[in-house]
Amino acid sequence: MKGMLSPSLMCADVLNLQSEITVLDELGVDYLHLDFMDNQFVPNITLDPDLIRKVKGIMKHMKRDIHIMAFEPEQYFERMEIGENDIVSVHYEACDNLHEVLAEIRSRGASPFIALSPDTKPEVLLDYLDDIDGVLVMTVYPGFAGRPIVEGSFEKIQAVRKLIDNSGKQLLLEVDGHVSWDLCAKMRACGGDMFVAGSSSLYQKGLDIREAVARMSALIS
Ligand code: S6P
Ligand code: MG
Repeated sequence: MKGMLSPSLMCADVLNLQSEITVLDELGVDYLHLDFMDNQFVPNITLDPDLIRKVKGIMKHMKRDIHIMAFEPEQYFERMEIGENDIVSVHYEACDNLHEVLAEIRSRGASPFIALSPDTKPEVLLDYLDDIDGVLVMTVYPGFAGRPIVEGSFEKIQAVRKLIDNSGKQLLLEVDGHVSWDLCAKMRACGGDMFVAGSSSLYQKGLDIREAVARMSALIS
């Protein structure tokens, strides 16, 4: 399978979101990464649930890749209109009832993913392998763009890859955080399938988005 790109909308030009989204859609980008934060699980606020819902209406090909950094994530599903073709990542660390939350995502026709913060061990996934379609490995501490990669992240990607492969399941491994020009190929070699591209790559100032998408797609192919 080729490596897939998921540009992070919180890093795009927020005053021109419609054109920012349309250009990615026309370029054939696979996913659009939509970060939601509740200012409690992480100390920040980003894209709001209504925006995340409305984005659906202007995309022809791209799929939503929704990353919920919030406690009780299920309270936002309705407003986001979570449904078919969506990936929805919820944090292991944020849910007391993770089996139920994943089942609710599945019942809405979406693909449930578990997001792991950097300090969470891959082995926690073992209880949930039947409930998910993928894992989002955070390689920065969640909450902000532009953060440095956490030490041990390559080993973590490799460990999650191994755990998935040993399970015999076809789960996707998404990498989120400091996916830079310099590091993305190594993250791919460690076993990542999907890559969130933000301020360390696609959305660096002055880049032509068409050229940047082509360059990044080649690096993670
Ligand atoms: C961070 C969020 C991420 C960021 C992404 C930004 O909490 O979940 O999806 O948008 O990490 O990319 P970068 O290259 O600035 O780290
Ligand atoms: Mg994210």
